Amino acid sequence: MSTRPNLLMVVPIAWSPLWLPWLSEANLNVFLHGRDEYKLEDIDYVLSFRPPPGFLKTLPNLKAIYSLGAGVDGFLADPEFPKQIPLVRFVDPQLSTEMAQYVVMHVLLQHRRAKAFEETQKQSKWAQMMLPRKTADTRIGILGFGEIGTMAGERLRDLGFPVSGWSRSRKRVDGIKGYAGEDEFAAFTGSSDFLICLLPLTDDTRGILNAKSFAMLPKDSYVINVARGGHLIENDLIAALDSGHLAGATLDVFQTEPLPETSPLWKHPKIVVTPHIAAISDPRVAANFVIDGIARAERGEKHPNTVDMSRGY
Ligand code: NDP
Ligand code: OXD
Repeated sequence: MSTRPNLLMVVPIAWSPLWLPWLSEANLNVFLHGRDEYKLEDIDYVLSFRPPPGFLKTLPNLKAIYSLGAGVDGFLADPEFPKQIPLVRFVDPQLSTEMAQYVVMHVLLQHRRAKAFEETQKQSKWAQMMLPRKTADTRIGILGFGEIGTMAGERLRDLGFPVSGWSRSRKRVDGIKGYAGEDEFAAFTGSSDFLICLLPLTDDTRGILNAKSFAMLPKDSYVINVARGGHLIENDLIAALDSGHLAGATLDVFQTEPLPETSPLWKHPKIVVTPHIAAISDPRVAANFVIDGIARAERGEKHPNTVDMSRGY
């Protein structure tokens, strides 16, 4: 009988070739849900992102669950998720760096009027007077000032933008104004010319990007949602853009993914759509993260990235 821990991957089978080479180097028995045979009671650990609802509770001897992404809403959407089992989320500086790159790129594209200059080039027009707003007058507000929000905020601060972050607990980061809690939400949004959502999706944050919060933003603000589609009321965004209150939006995440071909978001002239690619977990790094996590669990240690079930992130 093997004493190696049994890890079950509950991911689309097409993803497995990216992961298996790295996981199979470890002292683990790795099973792929939907491909391999295994006994439910033999499974010690699970690696997944959006497991089928109701499935995890059928594993009676589970010791920990590892998320291959930073967000864990795909697990907690399962009403039967076994909350007594530690759920560990993926935190990786490289993932945060890539998220920050995405945010900086979309802020700069809008701030430096990239689309407008593309148009003037098409018309062979030397539009030198079409200047951007001053950087020092362009206020960036980051909703969710955690691992990724902080890194994005620091990068934008270093480019000279005034940056604020909104979180549950107040953050003190050099050169960045920290807002905290619902009471300070209106002051925070009221001073955000760019509103960037980097919140986890929880019962408290679902639908936070809505008509009411858009109305609090200064006129001509720009919204970037790079967190989860569930944060945004899509029809409210379209209405705020069509009324001329908001200048535009970049969306990487959607209520329904893949975004249906019939969605009006695809063709809206003020919306940039990308297919949930702001940052993709690197399988090699994430596999090592899981291998290390299992070693910690086997030693009886609590992982520092264990989700707090009472907060939902
Ligand atoms: P963290 O848990 O590190 O940060 C979350 C932040 O949100 C914290 O600052 C937290 O406050 C704040 N927050 C949570 N709930 C509330 C609330 N009710 N009111 C105010 N603030 C709140 O998460 P990460 O930065 O690692 O990731 C953020 C999200 O980014 C993920 O959950 C995921 O959805 C998304 N993501 C998207 C990717 C993509 O490709 N599009 C890739 C990776 C992540 P406090 O600090 O006080 O706890
Ligand atoms: C994540 C994601 O949460 O890729 O890591 O969305």
